[in-house]
Amino acid sequence: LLCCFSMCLAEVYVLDDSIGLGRTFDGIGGLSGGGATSRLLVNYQEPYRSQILDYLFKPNFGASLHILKVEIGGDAQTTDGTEPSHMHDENDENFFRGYEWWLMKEAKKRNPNITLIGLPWAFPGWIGHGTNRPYTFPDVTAKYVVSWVIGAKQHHDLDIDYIGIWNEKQFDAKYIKVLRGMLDRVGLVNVGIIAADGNWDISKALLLDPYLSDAVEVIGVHYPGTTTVPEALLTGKRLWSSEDYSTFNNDIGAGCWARILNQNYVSGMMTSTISWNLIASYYEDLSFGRDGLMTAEEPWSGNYVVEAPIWITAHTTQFAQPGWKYLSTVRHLAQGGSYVALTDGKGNLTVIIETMTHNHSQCIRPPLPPYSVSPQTATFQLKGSFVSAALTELQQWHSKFDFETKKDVLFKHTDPIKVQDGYFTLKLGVDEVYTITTVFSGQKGHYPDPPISAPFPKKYFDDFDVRNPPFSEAPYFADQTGVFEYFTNLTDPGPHVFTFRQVISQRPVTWAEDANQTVSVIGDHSWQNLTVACDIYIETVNGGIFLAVRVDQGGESVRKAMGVFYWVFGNGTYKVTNDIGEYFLFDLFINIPSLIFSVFKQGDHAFGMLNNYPLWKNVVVHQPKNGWAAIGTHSFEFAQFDNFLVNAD
Ligand code: 147
Repeated sequence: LLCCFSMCLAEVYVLDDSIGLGRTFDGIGGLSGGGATSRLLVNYQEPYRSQILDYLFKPNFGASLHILKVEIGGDAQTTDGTEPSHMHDENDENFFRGYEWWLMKEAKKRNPNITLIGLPWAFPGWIGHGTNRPYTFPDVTAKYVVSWVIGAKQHHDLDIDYIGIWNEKQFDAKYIKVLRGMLDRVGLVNVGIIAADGNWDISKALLLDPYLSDAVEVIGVHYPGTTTVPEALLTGKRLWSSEDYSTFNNDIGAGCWARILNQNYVSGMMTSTISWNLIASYYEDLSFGRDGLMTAEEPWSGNYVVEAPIWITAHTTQFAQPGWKYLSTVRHLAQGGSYVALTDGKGNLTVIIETMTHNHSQCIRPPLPPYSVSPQTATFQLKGSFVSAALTELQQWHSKFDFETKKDVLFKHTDPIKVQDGYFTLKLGVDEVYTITTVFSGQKGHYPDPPISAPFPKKYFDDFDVRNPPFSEAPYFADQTGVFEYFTNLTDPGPHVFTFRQVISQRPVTWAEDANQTVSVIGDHSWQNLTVACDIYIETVNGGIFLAVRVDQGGESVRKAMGVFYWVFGNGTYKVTNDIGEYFLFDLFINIPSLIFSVFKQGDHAFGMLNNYPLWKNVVVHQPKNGWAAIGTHSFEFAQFDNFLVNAD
């Protein structure tokens, strides 16, 4: 910065491709899962569902993502619910459960070049062989993961590009090598291994063990705070922020996202950043509500919100593609903020500038050290091939978060910027993003406004009578422990051929703290007074099921869920508890006839019926004051539900 007589000339930033380029850009992505974060998306009616998918994946339209990373379901709770495994049991294989297959196909339809990644959080119980770890028999676990990759191809024609180890848990060097070996043996040599989706520790292991290093293609780290460590750089591996963001998707969240998209490379040499999560499509009262690039949490109304992070993503994704290279001349700006510049090596140049202030760009983690940003003038000088190209103007896209007026500019195509004698100059404010580019194909995609927001319907009924369900889940049920699937009960003579069944019979290798009971929640968390009715079928002699109301929590705190839980057991007893854990008893009754049907109703007083017979009443409920409706079982056991009915006041 050149200053004379208290006047400062603008800092000059060089854009030069003749002095050696930086690393190869691997793309910007979104993460579906870890867990159940796209649960409600699948239940949107058309055309809204396709519109949402376009905002996420369609090139030159919205976020235009380069990468889709999904959870490999493990039947266990992984933040906002459980996702089903393709192998509930050792002899089971089914590649039509859940919604991740569907999501990957929808993403591929829009962008055939999208990179696909699979990562397990949890594993079905049999993988643990009596432990809560997947490493007891590395070859069994490797076979399980490889079968997911093969199934993706066989049943959905999806080519998986990368596979991970065990999300944010310990990695195991032996297992990583076994996994690599098995992938190679079945011909999946092009499937890369990302390790280890946690902290940077894997770097040291790679430096010490050349065989391990050979097995790993990418170091994936979570929430790196935009910095790296010397060991990681020493490995020579590609470095990715394979999970990041996880911030409420308002303007500050968008600021976080803008800052890390640039600075993960500028400060940390990371060539990919993946957002947890892709889309906030889970009940907002579960863990980390609305920590997605956009919000689609109301399939019953059709309402969705294209949040600011979508347009921040577009600033990069629409103007630089995987395979492009960063220039080596990227850096922080003199008065705060940063810029990156990328080229396709064929004459295209894209510069992305962000000036996010500290308090308007804090992410959920890690803590952000203080720094300051002030308005500044930045002059960029083109060198190398960009000079000989004799560019006269560049396309300009602009976003600005104005926290005073609340009037944001989001991804606006403004007048092209003039290049004079190889220089262009920008007056940068604070909390802004600019894309300056030779690329013309950028577009701010738009659909008519979706329907207005509306609460979950107060009256809701499902008889589960679906012959060929497109998804294994019934609409709006959000499993928090265990897995509930549509079921065809061929032995039933009468009205219960099509039911909804809990199918996990063994505690999984968990990632979070699943309850000892299984539970699926549905409805509106603000519900207070309601009736829930359901036909039930207890399949095991010592089993039991519950219906519940005012269930106050799920996600990672599902074990602590309170509510009013009405239990009936195969041995002919029933009880009413204030919690899912069955510690806080309202009342216990014994010796009732075996059961088919139960009704449940409560104000501040709750009562329960069985087969139209009033079984218990006048249970005084002090807390919780509100919550979801729920169904579930006493343990990991098979059980069926039918004709589920809610009637809320
Ligand atoms: C991550 C998980 O991988 C995601 O599934 C989701 O739960 C996300 C929510 O923010 O968090 O797990 C983390 C858990 C703890 C830390 C970082 C990530 N941590 O303490 O730094």
